Amino acid sequence: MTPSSLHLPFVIYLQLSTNSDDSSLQLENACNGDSAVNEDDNGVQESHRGKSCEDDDEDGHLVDHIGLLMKERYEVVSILGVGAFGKVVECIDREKDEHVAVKIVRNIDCFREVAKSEIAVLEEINSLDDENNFACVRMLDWFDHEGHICIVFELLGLSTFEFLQQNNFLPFSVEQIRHMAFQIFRAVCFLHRNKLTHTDLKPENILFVCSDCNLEFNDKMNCKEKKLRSLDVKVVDFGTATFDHEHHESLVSTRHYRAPEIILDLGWNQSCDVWSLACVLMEYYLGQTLFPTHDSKEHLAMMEKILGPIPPHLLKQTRKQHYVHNECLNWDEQSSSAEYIREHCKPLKQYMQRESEEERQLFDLLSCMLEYDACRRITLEEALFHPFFIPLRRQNQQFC
Ligand code: KHC
Repeated sequence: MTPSSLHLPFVIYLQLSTNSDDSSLQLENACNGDSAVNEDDNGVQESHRGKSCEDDDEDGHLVDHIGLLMKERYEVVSILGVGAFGKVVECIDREKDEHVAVKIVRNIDCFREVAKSEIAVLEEINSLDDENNFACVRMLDWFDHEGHICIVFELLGLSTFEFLQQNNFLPFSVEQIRHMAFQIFRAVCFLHRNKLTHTDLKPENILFVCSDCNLEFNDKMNCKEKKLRSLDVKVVDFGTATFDHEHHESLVSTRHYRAPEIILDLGWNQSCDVWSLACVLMEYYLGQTLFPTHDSKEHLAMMEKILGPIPPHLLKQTRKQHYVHNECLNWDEQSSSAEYIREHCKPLKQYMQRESEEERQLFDLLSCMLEYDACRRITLEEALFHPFFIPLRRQNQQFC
């Protein structure tokens, strides 16, 4: 990833380059009870720290213990991922003699609350999809280990972000995108039908079921390319998934995948997931993010460059009137940021690399998903019937 522009503070560039998990800042804000305030402050609040125990380091993380046995059953064998939430480790389930993934949540009140909410959502998903037809990760168990909530999952492979990263950000092919998108759309459509919104869909939260690869030489790029043996994926991280009847935090989603109605504070529903998924598919297609920015106004200006002007009725309704001037985006065409956007963004269709029918269909679908007005945006139920998916619908008729 590259810094969005030269005027970005150095600290933010560092966060970008390590691909820090931005969504954690909403979790922190949620704990502060002030979700829209100070959105770039990613610091942990001391006051939210739970009682520290001997095996914790200062930030409430469980110190690594390869060989540690939890619940007299799960033995830690390796670390799979670390984030603001805590860590995910691979364990051997001594009872079933199976490998599993265990999310060990930080021993801090606010992260414990998020974990409890995730368990409630996962329990609902497990019971609604008892035949495991939809590609949402399965929770196998959960327990408390010395104040850390631990969630046991079926073991999955690399995230689609890690895969891109390990594959020199070589984009996925349209055929690969079709397969992955179909499974992701079916899974998220299942959530939507059941009155849930995921709110944090991004390549980091889409995991390959198995990321075993063959190495092949890519003649065009003159480099080795990892070829996945299976494109099966699952959606993870339900910590900020929200039921229709629950309080909707005003600031949700990780920056690059955040829908315009969230930035403009107009209220949101399931359709914000549709926007995020369009950004995810574009990232698969390009190998890099569609909206390389960490600033809300710059983000809106990028949307205008790629998708045309934001409809005036949305700008009229927004509470964020500092983004608006004369019913238009309050934007200085002479600024360094404007120049950066001219260099890095272009109208959507110009991102098409080929003029094939399948590519035209993909971009037609993407333009329906990137509709500014959430009420007019395509739903996933409709998207699954878009011509882009015709080759797959024949094989999967029994599930539609
Ligand atoms: Cl392997 C694995 C599973 Cl099976 C389920 C969730 C996970 N990993 C390696 C997993 C998660 C990770 C996490 C969740 N939920 C996130 N981080 C992981 O490293 C949490 C932060 N967003 C990315 C997924």
